[in-house]
Parts: sequence; structure tokens; C-alpha cells
Amino acid sequence: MDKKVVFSGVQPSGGLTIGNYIGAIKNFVGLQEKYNCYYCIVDLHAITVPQIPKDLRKNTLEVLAIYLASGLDPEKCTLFIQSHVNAHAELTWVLNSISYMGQLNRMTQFKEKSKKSEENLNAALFTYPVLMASDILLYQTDFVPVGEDQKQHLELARDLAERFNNKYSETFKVPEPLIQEFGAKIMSLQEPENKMSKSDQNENGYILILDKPDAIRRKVKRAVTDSIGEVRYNDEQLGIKNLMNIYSVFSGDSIEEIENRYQGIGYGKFKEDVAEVVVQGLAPIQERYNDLMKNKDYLEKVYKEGSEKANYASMKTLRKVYKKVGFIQR
Ligand code: AQP
Repeated sequence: MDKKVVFSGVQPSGGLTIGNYIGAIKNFVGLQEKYNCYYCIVDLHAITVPQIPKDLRKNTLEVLAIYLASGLDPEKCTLFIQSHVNAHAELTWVLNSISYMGQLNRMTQFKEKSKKSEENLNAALFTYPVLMASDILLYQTDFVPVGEDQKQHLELARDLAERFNNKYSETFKVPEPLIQEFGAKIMSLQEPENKMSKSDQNENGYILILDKPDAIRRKVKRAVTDSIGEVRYNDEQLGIKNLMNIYSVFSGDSIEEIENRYQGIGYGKFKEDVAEVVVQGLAPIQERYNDLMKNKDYLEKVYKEGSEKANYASMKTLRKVYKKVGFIQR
């Protein structure tokens, strides 16, 4: 029986954080065993906010090397760069033609990101979710692993698939969200009420997957906590709760075990231990990453073979779409 299809992607919009690792990449690794997975480096999405071209190139290769260093295997899944597969941009144009401005206007991410650059808002930021719908629908995707923050965009992808199917006849599979076993959203170390983000202006807010041990220790030490002084998991202590989630993911210990272990022990020791499990957890990934970055030929081989597979699969869908909307065959 054919495996079900999973699609997901990460933007090369900066160095990846442990939020990206825990919320996305770590789960991707498990999924490749069971599903036919397409994991994309979404560079077209990244330019919806200003990027420095040479950094974008560097970050794109970095995401690929982190995918591989984290355990994604190009023999088991398709790893590719979005701009290498023309169908993503082409389907976006067609889906734009059935997208409603009102619905795009209600997207939370657009509202939030547009606040940051009110003067020269670009149109791509507005149609970002249509591009994301194209990414997903091109591969006849069954499941999309999504965090809380992306649920609204997936809902739009489902709407567009249904709208197109109703207007032109059955063409797209309507994708379902794949709820992650461990759904923790990793929060900023400096403002634990906000998500940890690679584009945070304050570098103490995030830990990068490639951060050196000293930087990790320094950032965890400076993490905002509270004056309660007890390691307890609750919404009154968002900073501590976030550090406990991070500790739990990297150590494999449960939240209860962590609470018991640190009863009556101050935040200083707890923070030292959090930093150590993160350092230990990231060390093998960083080591593999450094080896991979010395082998650019291999990286090139992976993304070229990945884009061939992705091109083949996506063109099947795009050809159908073009025929249905009335374009003359090339
Ligand atoms: N803090 C987080 N906790 C859990 N999951 C997270 N993800 C991102 N941050 C966290 C998940 O990572 C995947 C890829 O994200 P993305 O790079 O495509 O875009 P994003 O969600 O906008 O990530 P950032 O770091 O916040 O990027 P910028 O700052 O460029 O906007 C997604 O599955 C996301 O849920």
C-alpha cells in the first residue's frame, strides 16, 4: 500500500533555534519512518521579510545540513529547496485567483508581521499563506505537522483545496493537521509569554542549534524567571515552565521527575543543569553539522536529487490544475 504523504518546511530566515528543532525537525525524523515525507527549505517564504542575499544562501545550506545532522535521511524522505521547484510559485498564482482578500486579511501572522513594517508592506507577506497552501497541495499531502501558530494557515489550505475542487472538479487532496505527540511551544528566554523566534532582535531570547556551549550557558543563566523560587510547572511561572519543557525534551525526563528532583533547590542549580542537557543534546548534531558543511558536494547532491523528485511529483498536480483552469497544454 502507498504510504501517506507528509509535507513540511522551515524558513532559512536566520540561524535555527531549539524552538525549530523541538517544534519541527525532531518530529520530522520520526515521521520519515512511516510516511512519504517532503521536507522543504522554504526560501520563497523567507523573502516575505527583508533578507541579505548572501546570508539567505548561507542559511539555506545551513538548514539542509541541520536537517541531515538531526537524522533526516535522503534515502527515506525528499529534502529540497523550494525555489528549485517551479510549481510552487506557479500554483500560487492560480490559487491567488480563488483566494479572498478578506480571508487573508484575517491571518494572525500577517497582522503581527505587518505591524513590524507598516510603511512598506509587501504583497508577498499578504499572500504568504497562499504559497504555503501551494506547497502542501502540490504533493497531494495527507498530513501536515503543524504547531499552534500554523493551524490557521493549514485551515486556509484546506479551504482553497475544497474551493478549487468544487469549482473545477476533484483535483487536490484536502490535508489534515498532524498533531504532535509533544506539542510544546518553546518560548523566548527573555519574554516567556512570546514564542522563541530566530528573528528576535534580542539574541538572549533564543538558543540556536549551532550555539557554542558557553553561549548556551550564558543565555540560560540570563533567562527570565520569577521571585517564587520553586521549580514548579504552572502558568504563574512561565519562564520556569519553559525551561522545564526544554529540560524535559533534551533529557527525556518527565515534568514530574524534574519537579521532584529540584524540590527545595534554587534556580541557580536548575539553570546550570538545563544548560548542560541542552549542550549535551546539541553536541552530536553540531558535530555532524560541521562534518557536513565540509562536504558541499554532498549537500549539493542531496538538494539536486531532492528537487528532481519534488519536481516530478509536483508537476503531476500542476499539469492537472492548468488543464482544469483552461490553459492550453505546452
Ligand atoms: N518557538 C517554537 N516552538 C515550537 N515550534 C516552533 N517553530 C518555530 N518556532 C517554534 C516551528 O518550526 C517550524 C518552522 O518554522 P519556520 O522557520 O518556517 O517559521 P516560524 O514558525 O516563523 O519560525 P521562527 O523561528 O519564528 O521564524 P521567524 O522568526 O523567521 O518568523 C514550524 O513548524 C514552527 O511551528
